[in-house]
Amino acid sequence: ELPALKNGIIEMKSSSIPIRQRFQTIREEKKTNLCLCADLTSLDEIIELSKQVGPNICMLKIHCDILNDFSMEKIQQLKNISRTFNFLLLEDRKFADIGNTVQLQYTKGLFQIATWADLVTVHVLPGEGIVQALEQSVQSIDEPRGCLLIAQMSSKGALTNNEDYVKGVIKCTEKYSDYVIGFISQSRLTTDNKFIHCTPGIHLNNTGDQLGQQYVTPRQAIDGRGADILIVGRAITDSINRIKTCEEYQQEGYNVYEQLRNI
Ligand code: 5IU
Repeated sequence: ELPALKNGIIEMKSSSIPIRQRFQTIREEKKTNLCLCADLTSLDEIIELSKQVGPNICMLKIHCDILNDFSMEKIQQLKNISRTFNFLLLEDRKFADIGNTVQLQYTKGLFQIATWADLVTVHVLPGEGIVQALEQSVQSIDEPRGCLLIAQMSSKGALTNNEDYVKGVIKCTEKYSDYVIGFISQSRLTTDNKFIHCTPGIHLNNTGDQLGQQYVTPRQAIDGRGADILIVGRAITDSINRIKTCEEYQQEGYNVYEQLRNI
């Protein structure tokens, strides 16, 4: 069967489009650079929320190991919703072990992350072997898979605030640029626009929490720090009206992006 033609471009099934390209088309088509971070402990609740805010987000970030009700059936349901509304699913696993162990953590156990997560987060602390190992694990999966390397953290006193460390992460990103699509960062790290910069620690009203989190506004993150994607958690999930707040962050993020693009 031939893929449908749309604006002269062959429209592929979203599940077969490379992840970098999906970010770009999602941003243009849905007008959003917002990643909702749903640090909720119920997958049922995340599923419901994702149906409500699906049109507003380009990515949903979860932590599968905080869920009280994880099951492969439910995560498959979330996956289907992500296909329907065209957003990516990021498991914020923050892999940080030796190659052999992360392969097991990525593919085995209760979560079998590699079977459902479009993207995962990775610390490069153990050396580049961690990225090689993860990439190798997904070679047999017939959907695009990728990762984001953690270059800088938003928390107070983060040991990643070290030039040599960040340089090492950038080098690794460039070397494994098929599987590594970009960074979790607090600043723009390379002029090569193919690498996507995702920035957590975003809030319009607060400057931090009681446990070391530090916030900047969407404008500061995009304009000041060169973020492509805003990762927003409690600013939305703790708000009285999650849907409305999600729309506000989507609009603010996309407006700032458009203003900068038009300069
Ligand atoms: N997160 C950070 N800062 C970082 C990294 C990850 O906040 O440097 I790497 C995660 C932690 C949490 C989310 O899941 O992003 C931010 O949530 P709040 O917006 O609720 O603070």
